[in-house]
Amino acid sequence: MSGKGSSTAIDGIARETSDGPGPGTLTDGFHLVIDALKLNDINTIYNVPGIPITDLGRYMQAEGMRVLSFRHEQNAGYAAAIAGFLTKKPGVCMTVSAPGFLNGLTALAHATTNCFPMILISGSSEREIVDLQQGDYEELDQLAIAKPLCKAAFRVLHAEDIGIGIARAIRAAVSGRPGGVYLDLPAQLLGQTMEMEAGAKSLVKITDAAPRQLPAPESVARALDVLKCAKRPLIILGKGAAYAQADDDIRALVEKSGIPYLPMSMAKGLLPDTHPLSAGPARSLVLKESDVVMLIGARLNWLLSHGKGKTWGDQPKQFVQIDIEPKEMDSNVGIVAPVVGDIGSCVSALHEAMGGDWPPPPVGWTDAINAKKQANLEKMAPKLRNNNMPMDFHGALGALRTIIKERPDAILVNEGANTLDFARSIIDMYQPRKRLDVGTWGVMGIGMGSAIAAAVETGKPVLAVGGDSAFGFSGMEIETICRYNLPICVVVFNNNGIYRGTDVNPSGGTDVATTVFVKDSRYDKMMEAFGGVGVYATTPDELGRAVNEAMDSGKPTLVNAVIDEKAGTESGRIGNLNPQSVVSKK
Ligand code: ADP
Ligand code: TPW
Ligand code: MG
Repeated sequence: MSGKGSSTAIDGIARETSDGPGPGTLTDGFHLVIDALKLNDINTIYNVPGIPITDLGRYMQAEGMRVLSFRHEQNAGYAAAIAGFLTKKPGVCMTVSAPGFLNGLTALAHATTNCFPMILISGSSEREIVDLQQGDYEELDQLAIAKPLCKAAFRVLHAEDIGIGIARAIRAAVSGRPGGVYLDLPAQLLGQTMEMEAGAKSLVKITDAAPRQLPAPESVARALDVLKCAKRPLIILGKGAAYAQADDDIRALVEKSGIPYLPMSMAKGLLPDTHPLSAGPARSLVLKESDVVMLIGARLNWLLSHGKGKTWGDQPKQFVQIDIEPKEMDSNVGIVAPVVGDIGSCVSALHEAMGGDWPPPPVGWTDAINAKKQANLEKMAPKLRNNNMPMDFHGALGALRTIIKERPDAILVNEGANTLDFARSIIDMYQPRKRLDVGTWGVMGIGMGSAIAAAVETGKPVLAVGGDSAFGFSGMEIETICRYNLPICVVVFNNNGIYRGTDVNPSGGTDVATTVFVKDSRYDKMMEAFGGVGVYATTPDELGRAVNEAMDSGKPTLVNAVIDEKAGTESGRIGNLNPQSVVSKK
């Protein structure tokens, strides 16, 4: 229990005395929730207050927890989701019932989809009324709605079960494949009382919430047999590898094997993008030409073209896959060497079993990759140095690339279409878990929530780079950034719209096209409205100067970067996924 000898001023219920809880001293549901979370080292909550959880937030703050209030639950939820990714502990989002719960639910589903541990705690209305559908205040059967969208969902009805309920929620979120968990706390539970001593005893401090899962030795041997025979091997690192925090082991495995690697978006920086074995700038070549591919914490989903088709070329492929989720194996193509276990254990087992004299891949393969890398980097270099006005994506991102190079411990948050796709390939990352983005679903709106959680959880400076559309999904949270005075520099790539600002209404009517916004909007002035620093930048030099100043000062800043409205392409780099009409012509 926390705060022995202390009492909570705004708490109507008597708490511990300096002699400890005496007989007849009561605690309540509010404080049992708090004590259960704190006992398990959960001290930060991302929330939006209201009935029935306003006092829960107040008591949490009174008991020394950090409670950050957002302007919309979805953003609080995205913050909790990314906090889970960064810390390997469940990020907690707390909401009111029905509408607040539903607003947070998108983020819970996003966390589950991305394998991030998160707990959505929502207050709920009275069961008796909800189940008879008698029209309670914010009536909704939240548990039933949450279930298909998360890894586990629990409801606690009795104060004495709060400890076990929170323990179950934490363990479900972080063990095995991590994911989102819903915890339903009816209003009347929070007010229930019980003897302090019995309450303390009912709490559960979790032992080993995410136990190591060792791979079967024969699966390790099989994987090495496959890798050893490869002529053109490739390693793909996914965000599961970044999540695992097995950075040294992964680096040791890659370097000992000498196998070129490709980082997925949020695995960039696990090894520096400038590492000699990085095949990032030769992505198309390595996917097409490789003969053996080892996936480490990356799924063969749409982001890897399901492991087949023209992205992967005609060469027959064999896949080795390391993942904690056995069901992931053979999801899209047959996996010849599945290695099931936690990444740290699997990677170190492989490393150990490789022995002292592992043969490097054929030089023909590594030479071909290096030649392609060199050619692509040389082609890109002059584009990144342009100082055009208005800026194009390359010029603007060239400036930001230098900033991350000089400040490798800063966290980059990135969303948008063109703004995302160009930044992902242009901005090199140097350290693990420094690039946070739209994840598996490509969600617009993760920006401000992710930036806030990144600043809060790591204490590092944050650079949040988003398209003007993407920014709009969570833009109001710049007030939250200013309120907590967080070291976040937001850069809005303002090209007057979604993908481009040049589309016209095909009917010639008075409404503008569906993808365009008010021209030359001044997002920088929004930041000024809340007391932050707003900057209007029209050239890469101006942009670089403004961002450097923001990163030095740590002051909440928003730079409105004016991007040529003609520069982008439809859907960034995934325009091929748009269905085509056979009837209407653009
Ligand atoms: P990316 O989008 O970067 O390709 P994905 O989200 O598709 O990555 O894949 C991440 C994978 O990592 C998931 O299949 C998940 O089960 C797995 N994973 C997450 N954490 C661990 C871990 N600690 N050990 C092993 N596998 C993990
Ligand atoms: C929750 C669909 C994908 S990308 C995008 C939208 C609306 C915005 C692109 O414009 P932006 O970037 O941000 O200005 P840029 O640089 O190309 O101009 N709703 C959700 N998620 C997604 N992915 C969409 C809609 C979408
Ligand atoms: Mg845009």
